[in-house]
Amino acid sequence: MQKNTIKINSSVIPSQIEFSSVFNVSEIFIDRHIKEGRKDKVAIITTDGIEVTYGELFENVNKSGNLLKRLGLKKGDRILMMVKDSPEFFYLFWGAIKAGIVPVPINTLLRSKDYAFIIQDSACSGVVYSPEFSKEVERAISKVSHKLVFSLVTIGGLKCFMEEILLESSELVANSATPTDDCFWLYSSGTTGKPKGAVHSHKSMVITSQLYGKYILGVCEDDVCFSAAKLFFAYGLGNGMTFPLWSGAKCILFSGRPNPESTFDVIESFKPSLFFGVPTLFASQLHSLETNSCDFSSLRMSISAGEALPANILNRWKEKTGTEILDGIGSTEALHIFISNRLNDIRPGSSGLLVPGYNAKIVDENGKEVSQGEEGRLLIQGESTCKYYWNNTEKTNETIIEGWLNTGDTYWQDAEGYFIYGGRSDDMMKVGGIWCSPFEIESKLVEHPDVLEAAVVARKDDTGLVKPEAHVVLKEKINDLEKISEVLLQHCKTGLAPYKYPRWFQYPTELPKTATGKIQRFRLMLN
Ligand code: 3UK
Repeated sequence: MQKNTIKINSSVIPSQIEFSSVFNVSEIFIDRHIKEGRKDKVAIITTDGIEVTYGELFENVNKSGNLLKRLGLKKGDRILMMVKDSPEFFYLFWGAIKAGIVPVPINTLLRSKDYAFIIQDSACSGVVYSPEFSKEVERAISKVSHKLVFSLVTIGGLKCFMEEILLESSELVANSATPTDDCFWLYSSGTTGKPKGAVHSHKSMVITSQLYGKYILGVCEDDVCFSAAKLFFAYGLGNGMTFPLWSGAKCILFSGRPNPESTFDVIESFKPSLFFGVPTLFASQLHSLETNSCDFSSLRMSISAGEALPANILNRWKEKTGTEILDGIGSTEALHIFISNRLNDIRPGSSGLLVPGYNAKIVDENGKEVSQGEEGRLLIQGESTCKYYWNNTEKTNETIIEGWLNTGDTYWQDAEGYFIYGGRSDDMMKVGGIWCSPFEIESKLVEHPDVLEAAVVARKDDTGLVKPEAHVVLKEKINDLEKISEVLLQHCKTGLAPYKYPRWFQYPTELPKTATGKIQRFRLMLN
C-alpha cells in the first residue's frame, strides 16, 4: 500500500480502517489539512482571542519538531509536558511525534513530589512547562538525580520554547514509524498513588477519533469543540484536540479553571457546538442556573465522562437547557470512550452500548463470563488500547490479559444490553472526574503529628457525586474538632493536588480492620 493512505469516511468503523505499513500519525492529523485545502481555516481559537490556522499549526509543528531534534533528542526519547491548554501544547505534542520523539502530557494540577516521581520514572530527556507551573516543576527538577538534556518554559523570556522555535525551519520530514510503534504516553494514577505511564501507539488516536469522535458524535468540519476537561487528560486530549483535528473542525482553548461562570462565559462568547464536561461540573452548572442564565443555543449536545452521570443530573439538565448530555465511559488505557449513549438513544443512569469496534465482556472472579443481569468486572478489547505500562511489567500483566483490558470497574447489562455502572472493583475513587487514591490522602493525613491513623472513603454528596471523606484516629483526644479539621484540611491542601482534600472529617476511636490488619474501607462506607 502507498505511504499514508488511510480510508476515512464517516461510516467506517475501526476494524475497517487500513493503515499503511509506514505511517506517522502526525501526517494524518496535521499535514493532511494542507493537502485538503484547509491552510487558512482556523484550527484553534483561544479564549484570549488568539487564532491559529491549520497552515500556522502545520508550520509550528514542524518548527517544534526541528527544535527538539536540535536540542539533541533522538527517536524514542521522552519529553514531559506540563503545559496548559494553549497552541503550544499542540506544537509540542505533534512536533515531537513527527520527529519520532515521545510526548508525555502531564496533569498540571500535580505537585513537585509527583513531578519528581514522573521525571525519574519516565527517564525523560526534556521537560517543557507553562510559566504558571514553574514553581512545582522547577522544585521537582532540583530534587531528582536524573539528568535532563533540557528544560524549557513555553513562553516568557528569550530562552523559551516559543522564542526558540522561531529560529527553526518550517519544513520537517516525518520520522517513519509503523501504526503499532510507541507514539505518546499518558500517566494514569494507581491505587498506591504512584502513576503508571500508559504507552499508546500511533494508531490509537486514529481509532478513537474515527470510532467515537466521528461515528458516535458525528464531529464534522463545522463543529466547534469546547472541553472543560484539560488536554493532559485522555478525555480532554480527544475532545479538545484529536477529534476536531481529525475532522478539520475548530477547538476552543480555555486555560482557566472550569467553573459555572467561566464555562458559561466561554459558551456564550465562543459558541461551541459540542461541550465536554464531567458530572461535578454539570451539577454545579445546574446549581448556578437556578439564579443565572446561559445561552446554550449553539450546542448540538454535551458529553459527560470521567465518572458516572447520575440520572437526576441528566434529566434536570435536559429540562433546564433543552439539550442532551451523552454519558460514556472511557479510560486513559483505552484512550477514550468505548461504551456510550447516543443522541437518539439515551438511557439516563446507564453508560449506554458498546462503541462499534470495541468488544466487552463482564466476568466473575474466575474470569468466567457472568449471565445477563449479573454484576462482574468489565473487560474490554479494542484497537486504541495502550500497549503496556512503562517500567511496570507487573501492572501490565495484571491489567492486560490475553488482549483484554481490565477496566477495574464493576458493570452489569440490563435485558436490552445497556451497560450499567456498579462501582470500582478497587478502592480508587473519581472526584470531579479525576482519580483520587484513598491511600495517598491517608498517607498525607498520617504525616500530621496529631494523627495516629486514617482511612479515606468515597461518600456521595447531595447530588449523588463522590467526594473523599476522612476517618481519622487522633493520637490524643482533642475537644475542638472543628479546629483540628481545619488544620488537617490545610495540611492536605498543601502537598496534595488541589482536588484531593477530604470534604468531611470523622473522628472514630479506631478503624475497622481485617485479622491481617488491612483497613476495611467498605465498612466505613456503610455508615
Ligand atoms: C471511570 C466512568 C462511570 C471508570 C476517561 C473518557 O475517565 C477517563 O479516564 P481515567 O483513566 O479513568 C477511567 C475510569 O473512570 N469512568 C470514566 N467514565 C465513566 N465511570 N461512568 C462513566 N461515564 O472507573 C473508568 O475505569 O481517568 C473518560 C475518555 C477518556 C478517558 N480517559
